[in-house]
Amino acid sequence: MAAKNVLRRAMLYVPGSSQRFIDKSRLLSVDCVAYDLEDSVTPNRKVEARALVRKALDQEAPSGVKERAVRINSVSSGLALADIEELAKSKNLTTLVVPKVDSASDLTFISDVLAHTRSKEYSGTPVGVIALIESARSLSNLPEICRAAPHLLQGLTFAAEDFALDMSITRTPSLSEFLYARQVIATTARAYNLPNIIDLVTTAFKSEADQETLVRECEQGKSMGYNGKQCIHPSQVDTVQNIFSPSQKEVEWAVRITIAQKRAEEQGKGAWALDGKMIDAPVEGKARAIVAKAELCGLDVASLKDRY
Ligand code: 1VU
Repeated sequence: MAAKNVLRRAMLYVPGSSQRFIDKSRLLSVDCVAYDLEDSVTPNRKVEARALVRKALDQEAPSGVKERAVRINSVSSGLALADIEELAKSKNLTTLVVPKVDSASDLTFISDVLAHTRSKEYSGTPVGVIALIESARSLSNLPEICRAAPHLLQGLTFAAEDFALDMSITRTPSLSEFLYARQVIATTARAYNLPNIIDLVTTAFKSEADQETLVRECEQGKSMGYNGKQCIHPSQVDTVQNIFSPSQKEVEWAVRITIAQKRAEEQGKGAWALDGKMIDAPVEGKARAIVAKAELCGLDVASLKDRY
């Protein structure tokens, strides 16, 4: 498995045909920018966008951006081959976001093209793939998709707008029409041990009410097992990254559990109590996962460990 533990709480799309947006993205503090060659780029600017994105990748990494991924065009568009041929020349290509992955063959195609185009001198730098799940067909083929290229696949992403189009349904504020799709994607990604499960875009971004919607949708996605979210505007990034990090309260609870658990184990207790609640193996496991995630997010866990 390619399953690297990469933090992708916010994945910000940056239209690849806009030098202004690319320049702006270099000033941001964000886990992942995804330079977009797909929907935000009109057909007559695809070639230009490919060149701009290649140039952006070749530049020195900006200090606040942890990862620069590229969303290529879908395999069915006929443009993916040319996209990868150009991008594979860059030593800094690490991650492809592949849209409209409908079946296993989409990922075997990407795998074959990478194998043939990636320069030998860069073959030590493996390229990871995040697959966008956007259609009914894609949902029904999820296990095969997850098994198709385990050496590449690092995550699944739910694309609500295309899914709504495919299903002939309309997005509503409750998002209840996406419940099944979101749950199946999160569950299947966990079943195949994929580290990144990235939720739908909140399309409104300007007003205070839009920020409230963003918070609500982040919390809903997190409660379903998602650990990241697609963003379309810089104003969404901090909120998304905060919500997809463990809160101070969660980290304190988790640190207390991991410390108390050691004492309980010494006393031969598999089940014990803290603050009037039973703690046993799954709760301890959850606490350890929160501590590991907090450390990955760069939160100060060490001083809490000293305190307890
Ligand atoms: O004032 P400055 O120029 O310094 O900065 C502006 C603007 O350039 C910048 N900005 C961005 N920078 C990088 N990446 C972005 N995505 C981005 N969006 C904005 O932020 C400053 C404020 O911008 P603004 O509020 O004036 O916003 P605009 O009207 O300029 O742009 C709004 C849109 C929605 C057009 C823009 O944010 C955008 O293009 N977002 C990405 C769209 C996209 O990639 N769509 C496809 C992926 S989403 C999908 O497929 C599922 C629905």
